[in-house]
Amino acid sequence: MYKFEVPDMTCGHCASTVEKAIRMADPNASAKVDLDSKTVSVETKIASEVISASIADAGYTPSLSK
Ligand SMILES: [Cu+2]
Repeated sequence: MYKFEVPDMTCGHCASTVEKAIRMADPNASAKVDLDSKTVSVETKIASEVISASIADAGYTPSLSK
């Protein structure tokens, strides 16, 4: 599981855009956004870079948190 910090994700609309971007990269991914901490947890089998790039394409600034 990956956890990304997405500081520019501020509302429910952002959350659903980010979730959609993640599912575009991996239709089988499950994503859980936490708006309070501005993070998204992603359960996926594909590389974090691919997920990250897709979130970035949607207009957000993800960083992988360790
Ligand atoms: Cu928003």
